[in-house]
Amino acid sequence: MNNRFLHGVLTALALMASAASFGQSNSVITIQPQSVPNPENEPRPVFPVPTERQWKWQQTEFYAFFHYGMNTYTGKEWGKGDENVNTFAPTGKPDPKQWLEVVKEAGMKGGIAVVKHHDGFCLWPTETTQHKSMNSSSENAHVNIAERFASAAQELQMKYGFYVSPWDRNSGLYGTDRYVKEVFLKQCAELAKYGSDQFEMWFDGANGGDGYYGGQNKKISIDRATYYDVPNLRDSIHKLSPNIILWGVGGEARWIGNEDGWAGETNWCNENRGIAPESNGMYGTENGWFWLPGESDAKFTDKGWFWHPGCKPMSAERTFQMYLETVGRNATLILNCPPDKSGKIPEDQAMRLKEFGEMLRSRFKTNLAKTATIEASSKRANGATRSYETNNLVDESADTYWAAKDEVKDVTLTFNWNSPQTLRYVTLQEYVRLGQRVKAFSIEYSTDGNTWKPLGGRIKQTTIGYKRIIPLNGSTSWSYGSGYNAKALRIHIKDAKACPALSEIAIY
Ligand code: FUL
Ligand code: CA
Repeated sequence: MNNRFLHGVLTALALMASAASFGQSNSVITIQPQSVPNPENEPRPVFPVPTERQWKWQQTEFYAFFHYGMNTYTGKEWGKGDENVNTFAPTGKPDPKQWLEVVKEAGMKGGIAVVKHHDGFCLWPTETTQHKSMNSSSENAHVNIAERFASAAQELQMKYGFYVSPWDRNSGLYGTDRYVKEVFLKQCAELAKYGSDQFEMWFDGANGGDGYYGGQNKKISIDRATYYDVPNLRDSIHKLSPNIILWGVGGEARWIGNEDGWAGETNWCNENRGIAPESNGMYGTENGWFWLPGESDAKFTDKGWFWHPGCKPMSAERTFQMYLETVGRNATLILNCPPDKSGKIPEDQAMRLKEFGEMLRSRFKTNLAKTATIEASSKRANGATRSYETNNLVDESADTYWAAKDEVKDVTLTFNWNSPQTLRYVTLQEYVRLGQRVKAFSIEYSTDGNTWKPLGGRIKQTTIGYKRIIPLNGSTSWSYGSGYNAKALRIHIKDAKACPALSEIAIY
């Protein structure tokens, strides 16, 4: 697909190289436009573009975090690493399959299980440490959580991965090279072996500080940019599990910059990796050179990441708002649903997740874009096997797309119905494999097909990216109003880095 561009780049590099070999030249080099065959008439990509694994990862959209471990039994959020292993004593058999079933009801496509937090306590059989569930005297503790979690996800056809804390407050080797080689990297490799189809591995940013450290009880600081040998780790993990996105430092997806479940309305997947990626977490960087999409990590319960007595889940309406402000703003949402002391997700969370799932399905039930006739103000000629017609916008395939002609950056898409429809939400998706392109758009509706009024209130209609959801009443917190009665809806893309390419549009 990108051959044409690649060829251009190579030609330009060759020209630069030959210019350089002429030494200090005042000579002007003219680069001739290349006419490379493009039988599919595909639009030229706007770089950067996602890697194959980033592209798959973005499609996961909404998934769970499961914080469970020693802290569930001590009531702490950050265990020091000096806990007695017998304190980990589940009151029932931990059941990762139940965790996943419960979040599936909420519309989540997968989950990440915390199998080692900062206390270093591991929930799978490993020889890298003695601080592990298998050493607890409780019989219920002897469940291989990593293995059960992976096999349950495969059975339920959900995506899965693990959170393994690089910071280890138990290990006497922490801070040395031996810790990285003999403990941390080994643990990652062990976990990668629980399935070559994992989608993400999570390394959090909290690193170094005081801890037990094998009885040393001191403070150890490391340089988190270099200590864990991330580039090497990344390459080795990809050999075992090619679709794993490494999260965090040196990774392939970025922290959204807050733990409150929101992304910027303007949100680019582009970033300048290497220069503190998190600093621009919420918004990305319009002309950043690296594809680094945002992930928003947030809590479903109100007392921390782990389960604590008396903790309560958020309301379905608040969860919906969070969904609109993350998934609906070009970020993924990883929502933490903590299992309790029995090793299962408690009933109150399970019921609320079900309620939310029903809300999501009913609000996004009938895609009215499918019954509209769609008119585009720019028609791109079809390629040998690819078409760029508007029906690609409603075929539920992420691989087909509508695109305007080259150089057209101001374009409208009008949806007309035979009879008036009630509209509340519009979902837009760019075909981001060609890069994130759109910079400004607006949405308008018409009751008669002649006069147009704006929709979306004060919501910034700037970037789209992988997915954007606009509540038409302009409110993310009270988005389900009485709706707008319309005979037509118009999406006006006003500015883009290059001709827009959209894979899907839905109207509810
Ligand atoms: C943070 C950790 O310190 C928290 O305990 C939690 O795991 C969160 C998701 O990441 O960096
Ligand atoms: Ca499509």
